[in-house]
Amino acid sequence: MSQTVTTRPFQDQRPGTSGLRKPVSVFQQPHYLENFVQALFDCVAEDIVGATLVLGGDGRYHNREAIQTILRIAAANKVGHVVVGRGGIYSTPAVSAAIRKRHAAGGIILSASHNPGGPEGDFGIKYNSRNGGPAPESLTERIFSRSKEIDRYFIAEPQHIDIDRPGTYRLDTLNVEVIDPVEEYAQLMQRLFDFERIREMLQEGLRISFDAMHAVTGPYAKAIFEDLLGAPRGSVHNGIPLADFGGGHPDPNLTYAAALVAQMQAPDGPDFGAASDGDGDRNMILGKQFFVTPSDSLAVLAANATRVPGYKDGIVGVARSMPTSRAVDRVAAALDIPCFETPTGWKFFGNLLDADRITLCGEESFGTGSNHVREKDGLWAVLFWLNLLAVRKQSVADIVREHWREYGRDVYTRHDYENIDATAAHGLMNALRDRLDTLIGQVHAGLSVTAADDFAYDDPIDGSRTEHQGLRILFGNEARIIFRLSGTGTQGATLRVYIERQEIRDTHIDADAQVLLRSLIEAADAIAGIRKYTGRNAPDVIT
Ligand code: VG1
Ligand code: CO
Repeated sequence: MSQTVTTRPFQDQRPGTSGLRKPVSVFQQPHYLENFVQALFDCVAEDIVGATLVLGGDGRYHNREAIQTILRIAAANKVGHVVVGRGGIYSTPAVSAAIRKRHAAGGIILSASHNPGGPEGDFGIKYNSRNGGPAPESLTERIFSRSKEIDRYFIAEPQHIDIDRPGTYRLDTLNVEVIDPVEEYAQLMQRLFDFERIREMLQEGLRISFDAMHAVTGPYAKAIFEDLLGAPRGSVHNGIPLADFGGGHPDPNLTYAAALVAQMQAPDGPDFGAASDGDGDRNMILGKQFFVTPSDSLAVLAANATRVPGYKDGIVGVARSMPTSRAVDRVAAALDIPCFETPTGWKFFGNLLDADRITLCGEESFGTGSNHVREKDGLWAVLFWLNLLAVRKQSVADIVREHWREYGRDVYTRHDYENIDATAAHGLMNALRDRLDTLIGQVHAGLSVTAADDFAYDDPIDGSRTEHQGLRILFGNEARIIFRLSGTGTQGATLRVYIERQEIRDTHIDADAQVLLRSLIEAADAIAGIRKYTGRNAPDVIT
């Protein structure tokens, strides 16, 4: 039995870079989650009646309650079948894989990814379409419009489904199938990578350390690295998903994964280190006393793709988000394949992947992936690197340095100013946007500005146009400074400043990025007035 509940719309349910993210307390308001899910179902009604959906989340606080609610709304909206990850735990890439494998109509992912969790933290919800990828902007905008006028939702009577026990359940006419999602995902990975060879390398003594940050990848990482590949027990750290991520910030970068970074810095530390984020789509790759910039990681994987089984026949093209460094562009040029530049957010890669124009893609924000799913995939990137180490029998640092010598190095850094005043942040961006034309010809850090624009993207597949995706200051092919406001934060605004410069001098190729980029970092402040607008003297996070 289901009922129709009268409701009043909320005006703030616009999805950002990756789904709707709000503090838990906002999601706990009566009708808030229900309204959004009904708005979504209203927009995709034709697809979902009688069809299959995949449902799960990163295990953060409110995940379990939200799953029970969504199951009841799905039943009342006549969804046929919902596949739920055991305990409500389902990594973002595993959901993407499951949608594709089962030819499901779509999936709902409950995650605020790298944002902190717990009662005081954030919650999030995101819809993925039939191709397994994040809903395109055309759909998220329709959901937003619908959410602003919604006046009712449909929901089945309260019934508790035991999501901790794999099996099949019935909720009115809805079939609920609770599965262990790890096995299916591990099988996909074994089709792409040479597990035998990685296992041998680990047996020969290569030491790895993986930090799951008490987020979703723990069970996957233990199954893959410890059980299947034979890494010693304890190679996976913080492997139990917790509702508050153990109080940490599940963001795999040099600041928030400090314990892993310290372990890798030690002279007797492991040979290879990696971490992933709340929902398992990000990755950070470390060698012994060496950090691989995500932009470089993408370029290295592209240059070495034919060395791993899943890509042995070559790659057809690559794509990177606009603020990602141009390292991969050079690899694409050498391979004579196209390289696309898209706005920030994985949803922009979907069309290119579906149309088979690209095989690999990535973002500077610790995201790398391929056409095996339609999301970025943290463990996939880690396995790709392990496969490379096993084939090349070199250290992480040597592989990257050799890459730099061959292609040149794109020295790169991103400075984040978190939770700054929203008015000040928009003030900075608006003032800079207005002055873009006047910057051309100016000299900063010894380089002259050759172009300055507000990045817009014309999707080559569906012709859609997306504007205002970041302010770019270009210094020929030599350097870039980019300013962008985050679309995933939930408090104030976050300003991201992306700075890169090509370095071809052999003598400098190994030097620290912050040192090599010092004059451009100062130029960024001179151009945009970061200190003046934000009142901050230094960024909160440097990667
Ligand atoms: C950030 C990153 C972006 C990424 C997005 C979602 O967005 O910059 O590259 O796609 O997070 O990642 P923003 O708008 O805050 O810069 V995740 O791991 O949330 O799924
Ligand atoms: Co994520």
